[in-house]
Amino acid sequence: MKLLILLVIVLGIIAIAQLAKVSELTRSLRQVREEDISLADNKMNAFLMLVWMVVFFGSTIYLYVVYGDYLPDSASEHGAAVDRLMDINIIMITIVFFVVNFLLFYFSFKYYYRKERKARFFYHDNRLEMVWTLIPGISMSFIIVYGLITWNKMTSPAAADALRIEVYSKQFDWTVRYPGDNNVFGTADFNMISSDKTLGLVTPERITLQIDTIDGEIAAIKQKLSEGTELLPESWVESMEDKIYRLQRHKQRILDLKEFKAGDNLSTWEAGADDRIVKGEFHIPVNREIEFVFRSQDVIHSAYMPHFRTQMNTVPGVPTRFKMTPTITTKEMREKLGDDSFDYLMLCNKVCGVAHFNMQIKIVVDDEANYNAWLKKQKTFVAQIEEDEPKGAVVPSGNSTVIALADGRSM
Ligand SMILES: [Cu+2]
Repeated sequence: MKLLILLVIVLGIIAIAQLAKVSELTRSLRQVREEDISLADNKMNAFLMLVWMVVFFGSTIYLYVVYGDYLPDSASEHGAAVDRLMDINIIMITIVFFVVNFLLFYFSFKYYYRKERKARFFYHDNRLEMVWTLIPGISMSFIIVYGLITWNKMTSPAAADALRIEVYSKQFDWTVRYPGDNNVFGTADFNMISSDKTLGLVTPERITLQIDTIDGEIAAIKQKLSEGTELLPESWVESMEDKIYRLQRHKQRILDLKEFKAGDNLSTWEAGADDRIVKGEFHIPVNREIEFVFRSQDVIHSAYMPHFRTQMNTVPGVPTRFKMTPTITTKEMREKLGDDSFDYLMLCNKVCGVAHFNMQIKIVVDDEANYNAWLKKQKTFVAQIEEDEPKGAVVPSGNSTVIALADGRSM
């Protein structure tokens, strides 16, 4: 079958080439130059302009009908506002598209070249200038202002009793942290990131371990330097001294963390002890305002939740955030769609590496009671590390990615 199609295409191309040759020959027989264009040629081109306009408009309308409704049902409070904004934009773009293209093709048809006809020339028209400056200007301002109002609704400060959730991205998964009963996140810091514990949460044991490791490195370099540096290049000695300086600075930053208060006069460690960290899926309560705070370990990812009409870049070193209120539970949405396997998802929407396509996490929207029951079942951070972090297991990775603290303090 494929061979047959290929054969038809090849034969078609040959036929067109032969036809072109025939027309070329007849022209030369009739002693007509190639660049001489007859009235019939112009009329034909004008007519083809109209034909193409119809095909062009027809295929555009077809695409609108087939693919126009591309977003899933909205399931958040601001979802309706985002959809309205999108609709208004699409309507305006569609009107402009049809008007401009109609004029383009219709005028090409109407004013095809005729010898006796002269074009009217005028060099300036104030009214015309006004029309094509003011109409796009006002339309654009409307889109921008309306868009900003909607955007501000999603990014303005969350209510005091809003649920705060931290979403942490790295190649190639999502980790979600709940602040625990005190509603204060434990401090996370890039100095505390290790190959197995990527969130960089601060604990007394990790502080001691990191400081011991740094002290060890400094001692080793000093030992090397004391063995005599006369035969070594000066640049090497300088680079070692520089390394000592950087290690000492790193150590001081870790020591500062000990003193840092995370809020309510809690130490960084006390605040984080009851944090809950989950992977694979996370739950949120329906009809409650949720403030999402995003951090990233390695590159820019983008947290995209299509049903909630939200998307936010997660940027190493710069915490980002927005708020939203889910309005339909997973169970209700399954009933609505008649699909028992339906799940809300958070997807990565920034091409971030080889496994980007599979960087996703399931979201379950529960009613308040089910949400609380689920949260209670999740282990607190302190319980988790007692279980799976044998003493001395933390390996400093030397990761130099700068990550801001969840509370806005950046290091
Ligand atoms: Cu990603």
